[in-house]
Amino acid sequence: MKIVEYIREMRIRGAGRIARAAAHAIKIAALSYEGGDLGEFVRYMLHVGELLKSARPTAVSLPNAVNYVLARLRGVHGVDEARRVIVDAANSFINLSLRAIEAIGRIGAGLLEDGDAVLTHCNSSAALSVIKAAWREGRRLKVYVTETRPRFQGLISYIELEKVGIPTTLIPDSAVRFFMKDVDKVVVGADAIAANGAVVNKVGTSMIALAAHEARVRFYVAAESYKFSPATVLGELVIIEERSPLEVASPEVLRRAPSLRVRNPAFDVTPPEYIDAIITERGVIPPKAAILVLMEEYGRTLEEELTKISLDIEDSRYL
Ligand code: RUB
Repeated sequence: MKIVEYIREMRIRGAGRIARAAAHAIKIAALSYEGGDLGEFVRYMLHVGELLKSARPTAVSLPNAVNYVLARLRGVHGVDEARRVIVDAANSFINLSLRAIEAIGRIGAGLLEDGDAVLTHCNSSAALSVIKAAWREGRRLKVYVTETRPRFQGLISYIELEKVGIPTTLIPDSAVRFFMKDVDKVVVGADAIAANGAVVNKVGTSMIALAAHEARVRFYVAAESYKFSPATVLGELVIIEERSPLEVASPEVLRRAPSLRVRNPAFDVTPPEYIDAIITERGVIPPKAAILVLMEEYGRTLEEELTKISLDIEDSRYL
């Protein structure tokens, strides 16, 4: 499956784009299935879903998108119906994702004021939607984008901002604290948000949050509600992807220094204490309200899980 490779190699990247690409991939798989056996079709769809989920481990938008689409297979009666519900669900996920990013822009724009200097990290559609919406509303902003080593996604942000005419300065990641005195607000995206309000985003985000906290600069996270992680309600940790050492050191360097160890985590965790607010398509919430978004989004499923656990605990008393 080409899309799985594209996600793994980061030709398709960013949590929202990955999620939409996964929904699209399931749709293509459903449309190209030629057999007539419902059981086989369902097994094939689940297999495609697992492949997609394994492409990158951190962005929870990926399993959330896959589950959103595949959950519609419950109670279908034949391959034709199954194919139709998959296609409809994939289209509806893609639409709701694009609409959410637009709504986040509209809602978040209200947090930026005329003359603000805004710092953003990496390349987040949701964060840029906020900045671009405020600019369209007539606020004169200037933006600092970090390089975002080792993959330099800051350049993608620069190109997007430059297209709409927003004055943008590219800075090394290590210069964030140096420039923080000139920054009014930080806006970043998210790959996953835990039930306690901790935000997982591109590595370096937590250091930016620390520097913002020290300088009393507001720190906002822009994220669609499918970036909230249901598994974290039950205490599961978000897996932090570690990528190849070759993104950090060239083959030449690695050959010449065979004892050199290289670590390359792609994401880090920013605790809720360093986040002023999370901008979602449903409104601006304090990070501690993440659990409410999760209950609203996955309420019934979560309740089922929690009941199962409490039953297990009760049962174990009689063992
Ligand atoms: C991208 C990244 C982005 C989030 C949010 O990391 O950390 O900030 O995914 O992006 P990578 P969006 O480049 O490794 O995928 O708001 O576009 O979903």
